[in-house]
Amino acid sequence: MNEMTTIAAVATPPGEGGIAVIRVSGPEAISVCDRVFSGKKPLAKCPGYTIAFGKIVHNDKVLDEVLASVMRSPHSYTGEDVVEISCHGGQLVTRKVLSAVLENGAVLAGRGEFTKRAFLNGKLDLSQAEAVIDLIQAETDTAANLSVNQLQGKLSVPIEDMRHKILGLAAHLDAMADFPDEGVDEAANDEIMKELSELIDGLTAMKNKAEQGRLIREGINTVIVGKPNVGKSSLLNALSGTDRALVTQQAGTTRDVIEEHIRLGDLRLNLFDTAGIRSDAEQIEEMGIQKAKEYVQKADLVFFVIDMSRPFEAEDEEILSLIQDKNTVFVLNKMDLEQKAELSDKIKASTTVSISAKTGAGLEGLQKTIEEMFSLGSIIQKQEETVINMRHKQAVQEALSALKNALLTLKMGLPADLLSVDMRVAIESLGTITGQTVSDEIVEEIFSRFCLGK
Ligand SMILES: Nc1nc2c(ncn2[C@@H]2O[C@H](COP(=O)(O)OP(=O)(O)OP(=O)(O)O)[C@@H](O)[C@H]2O)c(=O)[nH]1
Ligand SMILES: [Mg+2]
Repeated sequence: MNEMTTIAAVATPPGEGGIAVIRVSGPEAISVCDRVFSGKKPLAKCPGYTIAFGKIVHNDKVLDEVLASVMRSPHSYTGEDVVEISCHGGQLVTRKVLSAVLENGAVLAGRGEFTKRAFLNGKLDLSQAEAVIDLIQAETDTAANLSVNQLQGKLSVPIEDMRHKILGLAAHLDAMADFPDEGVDEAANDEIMKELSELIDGLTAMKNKAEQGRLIREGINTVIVGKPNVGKSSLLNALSGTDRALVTQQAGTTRDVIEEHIRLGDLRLNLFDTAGIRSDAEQIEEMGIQKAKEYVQKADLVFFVIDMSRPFEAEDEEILSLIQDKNTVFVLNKMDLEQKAELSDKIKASTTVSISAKTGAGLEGLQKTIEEMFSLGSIIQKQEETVINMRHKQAVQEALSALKNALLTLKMGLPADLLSVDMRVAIESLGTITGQTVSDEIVEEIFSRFCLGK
């Protein structure tokens, strides 16, 4: 990547709005903008953190009246000179102002390129940059809180702290390896083992929360299954507040999988409504049933819907065998009708929630039940938490195995120089979280998730 280019992009979403912002960043940001900006004085004369009123003039035509905010390096989001032009928020005028800037020396920014520059200029570390995109994409208060915490360094600080501790231990071990003749210093060994154990405990606690972080950020993949006509589609509609899925009295209404993303309090559920599972289905329905079974395999959570107004049947039993080892909520539906289903003791002892998808009664019970099932309550309530993502989890996992190896080696009384590889792996793995030691591919991949103009 050429660091010296000046980049520009529309930072606001496409469409009509009150204003739109064209962001320009790079060593030429101010001079590029001065070529199209006509105000009381040139932007080059404006101090940082000031806003100037003026016109955008291109090819002798006035395109718009705008406000230009000037931020000077290093006191800007990217760390470079930045100008943000706020123009009127029409699609056409925005595009014209951007074109004017591009024709005067800026190049179009790639996805996340502003934030990538912020990272490369040391304004943010990699986990903070990831927090920026997570915050933009957050759909629940909890997801947003987790991202803000991470943006403020609540992950980087402990990770860097641990990395420095391991660096210190590694240096100590290297020194011991350099003087093998001095024999084993038992006290020093004990101290190192103690510190390794503490690091292992800290990283294990972090790793154990990663899964919950995924569920909160990305949503809980939830598959609704049950025999035909029990009210699966009605449940999807009730939870989403839409008529997204067809509901009829006829068994076998749903054929294909219907997906709907919903919020349940502070939870995000990616709901999949499926075809009712039965054995004597015709061909198309059978294909739907196969799909339902595949979705169950990939799900985090299964809503097994049981129609309480009908007897519990062999078909229900068969579905039970499909979902054996899955996190399951038995959704006992049609509580508004006379209850005729006899449930086994096993189901009664499992997680059940009684509802009426028709009236909406009991739906609020689902939220608490799911929070408990995945131990999400404390993360949702505690605003202070930091929860790592799947990329961090892999790094933490690598660091953990290396440290465990190192501890074992020490316990076995083997020479200190055997530990140096493990220590280096641990240091480098943790460094990938903050971006101290990370490959270009990973950096590219992370920023490719960003939107244009960020
Ligand atoms: N009384 C009552 N009727 C319900 C309730 N939930 C669903 N129904 C009715 O049950 C019938 C079947 O509902 P659906 O939501 O289509 O059932 P389904 O499980 O999606 O059925 P398939 O897609 O055919 O497998 C419809 O007539 C619904 O109105 C409920 O809680 N109470
Ligand atoms: Mg249906």
